[in-house]
Amino acid sequence: MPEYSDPSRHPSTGAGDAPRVLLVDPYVAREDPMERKFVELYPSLGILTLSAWLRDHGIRVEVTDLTFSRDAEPVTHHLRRFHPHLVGVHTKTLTMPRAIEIAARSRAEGIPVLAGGPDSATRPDRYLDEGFDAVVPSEGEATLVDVATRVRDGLPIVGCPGTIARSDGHTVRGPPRPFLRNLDDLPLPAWDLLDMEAYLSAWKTRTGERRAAVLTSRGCPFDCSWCSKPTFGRTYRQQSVGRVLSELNALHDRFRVDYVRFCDDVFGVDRRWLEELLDRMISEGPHLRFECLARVDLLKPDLLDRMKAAGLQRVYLGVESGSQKMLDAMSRGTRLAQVERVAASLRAHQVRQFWFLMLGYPGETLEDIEATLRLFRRFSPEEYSVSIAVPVPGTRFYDAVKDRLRGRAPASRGSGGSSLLYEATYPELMYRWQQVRFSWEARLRRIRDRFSPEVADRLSRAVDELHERVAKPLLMGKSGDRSHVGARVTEARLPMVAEGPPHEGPST
Ligand code: B12
Ligand code: SF4
Repeated sequence: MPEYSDPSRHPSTGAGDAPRVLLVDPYVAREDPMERKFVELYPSLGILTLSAWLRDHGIRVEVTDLTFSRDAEPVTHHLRRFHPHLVGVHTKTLTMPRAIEIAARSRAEGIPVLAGGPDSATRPDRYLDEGFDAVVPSEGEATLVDVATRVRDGLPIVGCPGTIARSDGHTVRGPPRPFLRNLDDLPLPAWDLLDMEAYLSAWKTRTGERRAAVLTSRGCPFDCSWCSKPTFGRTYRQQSVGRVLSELNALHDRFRVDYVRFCDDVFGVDRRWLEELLDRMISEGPHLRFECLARVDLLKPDLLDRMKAAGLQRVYLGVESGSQKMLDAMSRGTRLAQVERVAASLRAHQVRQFWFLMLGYPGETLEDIEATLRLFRRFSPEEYSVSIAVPVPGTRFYDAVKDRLRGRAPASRGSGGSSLLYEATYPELMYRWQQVRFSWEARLRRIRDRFSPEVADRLSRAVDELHERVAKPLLMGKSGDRSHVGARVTEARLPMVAEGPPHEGPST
């Protein structure tokens, strides 16, 4: 039993008092070079939901949200003021150094510290090596109540269901804890425990709207083989429409929110559910504008009228490639014809589109990349991200190429970025050059829309020529086209990973 779990170390309480938990979001916006350009600031839904659940289960909970702070100093102040029995830190790859610092600060105060969230779920041993007492690799609500009570009572964490901890230098996984059966049991997020107004007024200044994030489901039933889903795996649960509406109403009435981002991995998996939600948003309100991530096979054009009437403004689409061969190899389960249909309908309905695209899938040839560029030119989405495929530990793609990794650190922004992390078909510079071609193409779109389509087309052809005559021969290098290496892998139907700097979730 760790010495800090001795309740007598908290003189103001005895073992019978409510357990006290401090939850920390270690993300410091000003340290994030992408923040201004790409990252949209919302409070962590994980932290907000966990806090609400703890509170409903008789646990005193407070939150230190570092998003608008300079550094992690507020954590120490909070620890000294609140004297929690337990500290819980939300983890993402990007914030790992801060999370480790917070663990050190907690331990310095003699308080045990837990890690939860996607990064620690993917590499729990790393967090245990860095001084965390345990990792909660999956859904956290029930486990956190259990651990907090154990720590308050002076019982060990090791072996607790839903945790990974160390005992005598050995990693011990507690028995798995079942997922919550009914997501309607989740209370409304504990918005009052952090500074919602700071987020909302930042949005107001930036966009003129008070924006908030909402989640209507957990998990995803699809199986894109490159997708990392460490927390909820391939499970899927959905809240009732009534429960979703009560959250939207609360945001609208209590915080004057007028724009919502539905953060589900896939929004509207069940068509009947989606239709009911849209109908009730239209008839009952609250009348909010919204955006969501959607799959092209689910976003049927005939639904768009209703979505638009309910307030739809922007859709994130995991388009990934303009080559059907590559989509099949990625196990995306989507067809190019669906992409084309949805892109055209969104344009017709004046809904903004954000496309996620990826380069560097094993077996992808320059012809496949040209096909992606052609698709991009044809539909010219308002926003996009083109990333170089990165194998994320825990995915089938990673397992298949792990012998060809280039020994670089995983991208701190999650599953992808602009560095080539494994020996792919072409040298890294070829992919970077292709990214440049996409960004030029996006600029040309503005010229096309505002000035002259002819000038834009001419410039476009000039870049193509530069590619054919100069870049291609230069960048193929001595290694030449190694697509045969990838082709072998593609035959094995390898998974793939996409995520560029602004690609904040599985690309759906
Ligand atoms: C919505 C979302 C966003 C939103 C909101 C972010 C926010 N502030 O929460 C936006 C668009 C702003 C965003 C931004 C980014 N995101 Co994001 N995002 C998501 C998404 C789609 C859903 C997250 C969510 O709300 N889940 C629902 C809640 C309930 O689940 P949860 O947070 O996992 O929490 C549960 C458990 O993990 C656990 N738990 C979590 N924390 C803790 C702590 C303790 C102590 C315990 C015990 C348990 C526990 O219990 C919770 C409840 O059961 C996920 C994908 C996914 N499905 O997880 C990606 C994801 C989390 N994002 C990711 C990334 C990379 C980013 C960015 C870095 C991307 C970028 N643009 O640079 C930024 C970082 C910004 C930031 N503030 O940290 C990655 C993280 C990968 C990684 N290993 O780090 C994910 C997993 C997507 C992916 N597969 O790549 N994101
Ligand atoms: S990429 Fe999207 S649709 Fe595919 S498995 Fe991941 S979350 Fe599901």
